[in-house]
Amino acid sequence: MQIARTLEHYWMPFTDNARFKAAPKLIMSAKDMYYTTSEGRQVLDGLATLWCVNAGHCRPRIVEAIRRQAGELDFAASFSTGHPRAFELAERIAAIAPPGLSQVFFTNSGSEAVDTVLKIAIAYHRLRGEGSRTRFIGRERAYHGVNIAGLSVSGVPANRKAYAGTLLGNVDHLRDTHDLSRRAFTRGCASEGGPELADELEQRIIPLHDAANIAAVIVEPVAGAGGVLVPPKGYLQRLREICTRHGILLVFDEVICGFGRLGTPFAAQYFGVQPDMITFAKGVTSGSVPLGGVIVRKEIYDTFLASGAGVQFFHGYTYSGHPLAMAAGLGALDTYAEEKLFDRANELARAFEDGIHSMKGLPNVVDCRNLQLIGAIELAPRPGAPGARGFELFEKCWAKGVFVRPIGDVAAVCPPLICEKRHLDTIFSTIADQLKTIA
Ligand code: PXG
Ligand code: PLP
Repeated sequence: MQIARTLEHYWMPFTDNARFKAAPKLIMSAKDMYYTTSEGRQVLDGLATLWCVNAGHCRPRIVEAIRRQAGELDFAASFSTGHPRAFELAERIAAIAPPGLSQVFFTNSGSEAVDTVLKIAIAYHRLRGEGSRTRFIGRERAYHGVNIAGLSVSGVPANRKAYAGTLLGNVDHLRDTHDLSRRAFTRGCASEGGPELADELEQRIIPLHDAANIAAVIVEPVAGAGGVLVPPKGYLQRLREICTRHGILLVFDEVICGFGRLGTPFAAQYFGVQPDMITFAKGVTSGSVPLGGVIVRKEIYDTFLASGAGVQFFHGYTYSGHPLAMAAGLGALDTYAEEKLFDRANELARAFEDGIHSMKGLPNVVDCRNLQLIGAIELAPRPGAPGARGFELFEKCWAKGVFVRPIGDVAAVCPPLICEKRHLDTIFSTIADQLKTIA
């Protein structure tokens, strides 16, 4: 395969472009757990690429579904026309969603899903005569995509700082769920402090703004791109109770947690907590075609429908329900079901946890954390150069044939669900060896 003639013109997202172009890491093909690079090296994918490829790379069911669809119906829109695959995929997603969450709105990405869910929340309250409910509550260290509304409820300072004057004003943030000083090296969910942490919503945020002005609370059940933050036991349950008590919608952003990462279709089922809406993306097509969406409680959809004849929700993307994405989603769900891949996170949880926590005691490691098949190793920042150690670990592991993602000085691990114990062993032994080389 020919390598690009010049790297000059592509403005790469979330990337130090100059650094990449001076020493490119180019991926030419991928199969199952591995990339093949432009040097012909195999690199083990320890992050399901970007927390997406839950079924592994280039899986036959998915590839074939996309291929067939491309030759049969390239594009039909969903604005007052339709095509069967979109209805079929919506039905299949509703079938694995928590009970009552039955209506599916499609977008092309997680960022669009988040902006969509926030708009649904506002419009829903307005239709019910509670138009004062316009405020959103996000959380520190949250990642909810990069569009202006999603960024407004996010809590990653680097992503926000250039836009401080542009972000939505009607937003407040809960504290994040991580406490490095008290909870470093916790296995799974911490057993204490969860409900008390959630009580901040009722004790500080609601009194400040008044519940009648709050539309929705949005949280990632396990925060991903903010550094893999696992909530303490009882935290999400308590958030649910408080939201219910005050008529506030609870949104779970499951762009990373959804589609088997925690051993259940959605994190809502793993935690046994019922949100009002779920955003999803990434794993829905196992990363093969861009797709995102929102799953909504039936009663919310019914409220829109009851508003009368004519368009009930003035919102949608040209490519909402795109046939290739629908076909890819169906192929992914078939693969997950046939290979029972959602069970893999349960089966591998113990080995994964042991692997993550085997990093304790290695140079600079200040925390190891995990839940099911998502985890992270946090390094102390090098004085005056935050993020440098994390990036060095990423580059050294890449050179040794393992891909893990640096989030500042946190190394995230989130392998495809098809991974086996031997892949975990390679990932963790490579990380351990490289940690020993980093000053
Ligand atoms: N919500 C959550 C919880 C996400 O993890 C999005 C929304 C946005 O999805 P799109 O498809 O618009 O990217 C995400 C995406 C990282 C990283 O730094 C994580 C994501 C995206 C890009 C980088 O690890 N998560
Ligand atoms: N900009 C212009 C000029 C458009 O016509 C459209 C869609 O018709 C958009 C932006 C939005 O594009 P999309 O629907 O793909 O999000």
